[in-house]
Amino acid sequence: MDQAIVACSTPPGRGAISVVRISGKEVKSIINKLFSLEFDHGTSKVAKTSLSDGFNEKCLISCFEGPSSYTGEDVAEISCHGNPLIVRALIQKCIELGARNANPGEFTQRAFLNNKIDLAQSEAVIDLINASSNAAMVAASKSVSGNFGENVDKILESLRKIRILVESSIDFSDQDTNIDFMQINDLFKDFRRLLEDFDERIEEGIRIMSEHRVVVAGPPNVGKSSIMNILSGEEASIVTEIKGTTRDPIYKKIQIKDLQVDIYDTAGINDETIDEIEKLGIDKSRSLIEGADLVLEVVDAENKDFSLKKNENILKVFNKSDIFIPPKEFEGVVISALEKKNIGALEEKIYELLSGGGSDALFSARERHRNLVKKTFLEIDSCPDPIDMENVDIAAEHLRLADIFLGDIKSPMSADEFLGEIFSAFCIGK
Ligand SMILES: Nc1nc2c(ncn2[C@@H]2O[C@H](COP(=O)(O)OP(=O)(O)O)[C@@H](O)[C@H]2O)c(=O)[nH]1
Ligand SMILES: [Mg+2]
Repeated sequence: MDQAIVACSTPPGRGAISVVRISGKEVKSIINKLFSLEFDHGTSKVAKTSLSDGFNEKCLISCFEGPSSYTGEDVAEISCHGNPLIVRALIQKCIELGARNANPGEFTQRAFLNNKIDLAQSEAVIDLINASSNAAMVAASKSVSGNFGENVDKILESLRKIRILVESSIDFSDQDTNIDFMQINDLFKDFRRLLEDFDERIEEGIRIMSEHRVVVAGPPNVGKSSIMNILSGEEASIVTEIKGTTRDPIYKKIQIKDLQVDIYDTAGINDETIDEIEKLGIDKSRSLIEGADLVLEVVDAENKDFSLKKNENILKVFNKSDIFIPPKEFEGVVISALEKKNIGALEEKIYELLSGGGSDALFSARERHRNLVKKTFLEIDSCPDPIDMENVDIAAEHLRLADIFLGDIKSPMSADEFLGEIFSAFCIGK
């Protein structure tokens, strides 16, 4: 693990600056040879290095001596001009001086292996990078600072209290000790309640981190593509008066307040079409509608009775209000894409429906955590109820397994392969 690793930690491409990061045993000597500079913890220094014939690059070098660094090893962050050629040359120099290319997530993996952070915190680092709303950033940063782990500890502590009593009742069963099974069963109920509460929190932690997919759907020619273009602020989709213009779904990332939204324009639903290509487009529309977090069901006066027959995650939009009046009973947002009328209200409603009116997430979470909690539930639900002298050894075994599953959330006992899988979801340089 000691060999230094190197990678560019900023996104690829050109920009004002890029940051190359190195971590490991050879960092001090690499910095020394590259910049004729003493590696000095907690300092940032400007120095030049020769990257190619006649080309000297001026860099800012920040030094963090292990264990007081992100990875727990010696780390240097070298800021250079944001040109991929400079970045490549700098990385090449580091490799010549003893480093190797870092794998995705390897800096964070080293932080984990050096006990700087637990596994749940490592996962939260990815969550923080990927967060697509303010609430998600808040939740992920709480997890990075250990809120999630503290919750796991609290539950584990409660489980271990029961385990100590249960195990000692087995060890001392032949002696005349007073085992209070009433206390064990009460503690067991408290533990279950804690776990239920944690499970709900995990659910919210997963929900807050999920991406938001909005699909614009409805019959042909009602103005779906026009709405897509207004919401994305670009001419993303072709708009014509010809039915069946949009075939393949068009996708854009848009920002509504603090929320990042993936929006899809789709082919109009037209069950009467005999055009084979249009039919394929409609199939794609239907599957996107299925997987959407929110569907904008767009209609106009000529299609006012159209319905996708979907009850959940639907926002009805009546378009072309510049030339038509919506039916009295219409429940939804009334807009005119052509005249850009009421678009603010449409965005407001999309935001409200997607953000669910805010979040009280205590931390960010993911499926891996939910699955481990599920397995824990299976064990504790297999425990005899109530636990007594006759069945206490069966209870002990289930509680032992529950302990393993819960413990796996923060520090899995399993193999490198599994860790590799988790860290490979990172970007290179993190
Ligand atoms: N009057 C009026 N026409 C519109 C409005 N929105 C779209 N259109 C027109 O309706 C036609 C179909 O629009 P388009 O966005 O391609 O609809 P799509 O087939 O549902 O994607 C085009 O001629 C648009 O100019 C609107 O708000 N008012
Ligand atoms: Mg269209």
